[in-house]
Amino acid sequence: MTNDMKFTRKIVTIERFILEHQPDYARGDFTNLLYDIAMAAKMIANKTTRAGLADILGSVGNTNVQGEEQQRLDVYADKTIYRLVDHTNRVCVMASEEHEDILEIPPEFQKGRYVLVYDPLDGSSNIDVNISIGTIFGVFKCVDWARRGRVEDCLQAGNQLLAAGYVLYGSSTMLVYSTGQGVHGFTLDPHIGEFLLSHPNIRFPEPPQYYSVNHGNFSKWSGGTQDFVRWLHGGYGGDDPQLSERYIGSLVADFHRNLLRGGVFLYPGEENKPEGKIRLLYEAAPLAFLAQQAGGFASNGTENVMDITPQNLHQRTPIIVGNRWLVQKAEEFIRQT
Ligand code: P6P
Repeated sequence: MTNDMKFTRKIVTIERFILEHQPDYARGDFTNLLYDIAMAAKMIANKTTRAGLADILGSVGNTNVQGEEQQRLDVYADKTIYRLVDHTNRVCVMASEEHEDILEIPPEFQKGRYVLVYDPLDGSSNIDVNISIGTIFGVFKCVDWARRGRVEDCLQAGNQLLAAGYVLYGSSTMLVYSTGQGVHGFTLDPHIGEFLLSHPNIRFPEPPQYYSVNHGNFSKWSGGTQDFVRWLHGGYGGDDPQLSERYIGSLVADFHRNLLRGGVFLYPGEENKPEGKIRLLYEAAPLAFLAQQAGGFASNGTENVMDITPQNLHQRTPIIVGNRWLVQKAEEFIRQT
């Protein structure tokens, strides 16, 4: 980029972008809810960059609903998002990976029209080894606004999402979101505390470069999944896509790299865990929404992740997500067996 180009590129803050691109139906509430999420991201980012110093490493000694040891940063991220949103009259109910049940809006506050579901800090087992981690979120409309928020307001399929996104706390902090008008990425300038538009209209590029899967589970997968991964390795007749493997073990980081460089992430079901590991409501569905908006696709192996209605808040699902033709190739192998 030549010098003068650098100075001609527009400077667009996320606040201005959200305002200028808010969907027709959105009024202040929807736009302000997205602001709140951006604010939470800044506060969590501030903590993650100092995690090693601020004595918030290590666990708080209790476990969350997933039976995973809660890291201090997990708890901080969860509380930050809840406390930024609960009193704003924008949501009727929330659901978080860190809580067994729905997060009701305190009775002293008015309920809002939207539902916020989120994984406050996915990949938290990577915090102590300084690997990128992420927040994932989805926004629905309340199903029955006449009543106080209920679990039914949360148990909606991804095809009902109004917005979804993630924050990646990596070498820089990025917020990537969509309200159904394409996928847009913003990078945090920590000196001014602003998310600035850095990746407008993100699309899965062709040809793809990477595939991401935990090969340690190979023997537990179905034959179809094994055949797909063998194809990825170039094991069948030479029409394989020549991808390199990259697997960080942090969903947001793996998804983000594949979104920018093209590729496929899969966390398949296993013999004793047919539902896989990734959570449907606040991990798979929001990422499937983004993938679809970026020209990609997400499947559980046989159907579009966006079409699966969760039966409970923490339901898991197998997921294959990335460039559409790669995901459809996986479905082909899985259908054959
Ligand atoms: P495995 C992190 O715990 C996580 O939920 C995702 O971020 C990540 O993609 C996956 O689990 C990694 O799981 O079994 O490969 O370590």
